Amino acid sequence: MTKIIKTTCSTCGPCCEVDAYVKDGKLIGVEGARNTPMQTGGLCAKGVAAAQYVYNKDRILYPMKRIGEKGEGRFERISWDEAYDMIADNLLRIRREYGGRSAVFYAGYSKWYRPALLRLSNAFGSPNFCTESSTCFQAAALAWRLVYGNMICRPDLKNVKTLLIWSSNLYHTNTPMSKMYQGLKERGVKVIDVDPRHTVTAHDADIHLQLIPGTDGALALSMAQVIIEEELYDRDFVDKYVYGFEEYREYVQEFVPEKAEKITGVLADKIRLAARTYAGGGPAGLMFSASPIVHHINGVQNYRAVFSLIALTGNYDIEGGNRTQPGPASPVNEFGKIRRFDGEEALGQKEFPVWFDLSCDEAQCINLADSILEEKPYPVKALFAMGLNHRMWPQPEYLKEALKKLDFYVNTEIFMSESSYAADLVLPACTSYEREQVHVGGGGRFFFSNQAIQPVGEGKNDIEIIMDVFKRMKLQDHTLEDEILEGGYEAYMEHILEPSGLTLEELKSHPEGTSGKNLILPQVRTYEKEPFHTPSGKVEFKSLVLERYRDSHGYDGLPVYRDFREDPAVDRKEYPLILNTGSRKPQLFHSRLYRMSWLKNIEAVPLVEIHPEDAERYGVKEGDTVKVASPAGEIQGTIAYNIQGQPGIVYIYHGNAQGDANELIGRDYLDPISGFPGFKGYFCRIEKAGKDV
Ligand SMILES: Nc1nc2c(c(=O)[nH]1)N[C@H]1C(S)=C(S)[C@@H](COP(=O)(O)OP(=O)(O)OC[C@H]3O[C@@H](n4cnc5c(=O)[nH]c(N)nc54)[C@H](O)[C@@H]3O)O[C@H]1N2
Ligand SMILES: Nc1nc2c(c(=O)[nH]1)N[C@H]1C(S)=C(S)[C@@H](COP(=O)(O)OP(=O)(O)OC[C@H]3O[C@@H](n4cnc5c(=O)[nH]c(N)nc54)[C@H](O)[C@@H]3O)O[C@H]1N2
Ligand code: SF4
Ligand SMILES: [Mo]
Repeated sequence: MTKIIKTTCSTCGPCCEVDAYVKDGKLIGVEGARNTPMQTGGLCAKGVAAAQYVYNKDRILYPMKRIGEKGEGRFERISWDEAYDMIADNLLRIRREYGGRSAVFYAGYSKWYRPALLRLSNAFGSPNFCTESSTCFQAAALAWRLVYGNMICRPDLKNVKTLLIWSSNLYHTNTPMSKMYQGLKERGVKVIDVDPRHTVTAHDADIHLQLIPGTDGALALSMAQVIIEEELYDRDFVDKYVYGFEEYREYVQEFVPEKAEKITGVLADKIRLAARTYAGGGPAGLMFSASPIVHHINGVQNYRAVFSLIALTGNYDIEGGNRTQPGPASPVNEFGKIRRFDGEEALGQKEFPVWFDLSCDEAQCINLADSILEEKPYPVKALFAMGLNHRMWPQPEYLKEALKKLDFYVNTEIFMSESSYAADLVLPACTSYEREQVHVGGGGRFFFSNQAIQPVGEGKNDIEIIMDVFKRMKLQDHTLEDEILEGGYEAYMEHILEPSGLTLEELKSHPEGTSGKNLILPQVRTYEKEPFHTPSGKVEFKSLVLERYRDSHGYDGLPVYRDFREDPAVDRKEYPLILNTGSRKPQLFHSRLYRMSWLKNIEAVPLVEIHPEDAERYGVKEGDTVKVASPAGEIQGTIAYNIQGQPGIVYIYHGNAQGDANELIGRDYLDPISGFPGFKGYFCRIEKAGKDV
C-alpha cells in the first residue's frame, strides 16, 4: 500500500513542504504539498529527484573509520559506540594539550542543526564555531549592519509599488518564492533588475540594468548622485537620521551617470531612469541576495552603497519599503539566540575585526587551511565538521591537503565525498525524509515535518549526533555543561517552540501548519522610538566602525568604490576575460547534486559559458573542450554560448569534481572587510584544450 506522508524536502535551502509517497517503507515519489502558503503542488527539478538523493549510491550507511592513508578514501564500518568514544577521547585529549580553541566546529550548507553545533562548541570552550556563512550571506548582513546597525530588513512585498531587485534570480534559486514575482507583475509593481545577465527575472522587469559584474558600487553611487542632484531624496529623513550625509554627497558627485556608464557598461540615461523610478515611484522595496554582490573584493562597500539608497529615498522602515518587521512573526528559541563563546581570539578575528565587532556569532574560517598548516594564529588540531565540502573554498585542493595535517578530523555527511577522505571518522547523517523536524516558517507560521521513511543504513539526524557526542564527552569531563544538549531531540523541538506558546503535540495535530500563539506584530518607523544601533545612533553613510580601522586595515568610512579590474597584481593582457563563477542553475546545488543522474547530465563536465563574440575572438565554438586559465590555476570545460550575458565575461558553475571553478579563484583574493572571496569577479583566458595554457 502507498502512504502519503507530509514532510519536507531539504535537498537545497528553502525546505519545501512536500507529500512523500511511500510504498513498503520506500520513498517512491514526491509532490509539492497543496494548500500551504508557499506550495501549490509544484516542485523544482531537484526536489522531484528526491529518491535519487535518498537512495544514492554515495550514501554513507554506517559510521566509518579510516583504514587507509589520509586522503586515500579507505574506510571500514564501526559501531556508533566506538565512533562516539573515538570522538570524545580525541577531542578531549586535544583540548588538554592545546586548549579548547584548537578545535574547530564547522557546519556546511544545511542550516537546521547549527544552533546545536554552536552549543557543542560553546560547551567545549572553543571560540571557533564557523559555517558556510564564511562565504555566504554574512557579508551582506555585515554591510547592512554597518549602515543600519540591525538585522537586514526585507522588502515589504505586499505593499511595494516599485521593487529594485539587486541581483537575485529566484526563479532559479528559490522556486517557491519565485511565484511572488508573478503576483507583483499582476499588481502593476514596477520592477528594476540589476543583473549582468538577461535572466528570467530580468526578462520580466520594466528596467534591466545589465552591468559588468562587480561594478555595483559605482552604479549605486551614480543612482545616488542623480537622486541628490534632482532633489529626489528624502531631506527630512536624511537631516534627522543620517550620519555623514555631507561627505557622502560630496563623494557621490564624481559618479555622474556618464562616468558610471564607462565603469558599469549601463547607459547613463538608463541609470537616470532607474534612479528616478526608485526614488519617485515609492514606496519602493529593495530585494537583496545573500551572495553575488559580496562575492567581490569590494563587496561589502558595494553593498553599503546599494543599501544606502534605502535611507536616502526615505524607504527605510515604512510600509512598502524595507521593514524591520513587515509581517507577523513568532518568537522562537535557538535561532539567533545563542551567543558564541568569545573568551579567546577566534579564527579570522585579527584579519576581519569588523565581522566580530558587529557581534557575528561565528568565526570567519576562510583561511582555515592556513590556520592548520601554518598554525596561524595558533595551532588548529581538531575539526568536528558536519557537511564540510572543501570545494566551497577558493583553491580547494589546498584545503584538501591541509585537512590531512589535522590531528583529528571527523565529518558527518549524507554522502561520501572527497572532502572526507582525510577524515579519521565519517558519520552518516540522514535526510529530511528520515527525520522529524519543527519548521519555523514566515509570518509566524510553524509546521511539523514527519519522518517519511526509516533512516537509510544507520544514519542519524545531526542534532541527535551532536547530543550523543556531548553526552559521551561529559562522561569523561563532568564540567561540560549544556542543559539543552542533555535533553533528547523531542525536548529540543519543544524548546524551539516554547516562546511561541505552541506545544509539539499541538503542532503535530495541525498537518497544514499553524500560527504561533504569541506573535510579534508588524511595525514601522521603529527609529522614532529608539536610536539606530550604530556608534552614532543614526544611519551611517559614513561608518564609524570602519573608520576605527582606517590606519590598521585601510578601511574607508564612506562606501568607496574600488574597481577590481584595476588590480595591479594581474596582467590583463594575459587574462583578458572576467570570470564569474557560481551564478546559480536550477538543476545544481553547489557540489552536492552532481551525483544525481537526472540532474547532472545537463552539465557532466563544467560548462564554460561565453558570448558568441568571444568564441569568435578566441577561436573556439560551442561544444569545444577548452582550458580555462587564471592566475590561480586551470581547469578544462566545454564551451556553451551564453547570450544572456555580455562579451568579455565567462560564467562557470562551481563544485564540479570534473573541473572545479574554484581552482581558478585565488585563495588570497578576498574582500578585506568580510574575508569573502572574489568568486564573481576574477580574471581568466580560454584556449582550445591541447594547447599549452
Ligand atoms: N538551484 C540552486 N538554488 C540555489 C543555490 C544553488 O546552488 N542552486 N544556492 C543557494 C545559495 S547558497 C544562495 S547564496 C542563493 C543565491 O541566490 P541568488 O543571489 O538569487 O543567485 P545567483 O544566481 O547566485 O545570483 C543572482 C543573480 O546575480 C547575478 N550576478 C552575478 N554576479 C553579479 C554581480 O557582480 N552583480 C550583480 N548585480 N549581479 C550579479 C547573476 O547573473 C544571477 O542572475 O541561492 C540559493 N539557491
Ligand atoms: N565559485 C563559487 N564558490 C562558491 C559560491 C559561488 O557562488 N561561487 N557560493 C558560495 C556559497 S553562497 C555557498 S552557500 C557555499 C556552499 O556551501 P557548501 O557547504 O559547500 O555546499 P554543498 O556543496 O551543498 O556542501 C554541503 C555538504 O553538506 C552535505 N549535507 C547536506 N545536508 C546535510 C545535512 O543535513 N547534514 C549533514 N551533516 N550534511 C549535509 C552535502 O552532502 C554536501 O556535501 O559555496 C560557496 N562557494
Ligand atoms: S527548492 Fe526544490 S530542492 Fe529546494 S527544498 Fe524546495 S523542492 Fe527541495
Ligand atoms: Mo549561499
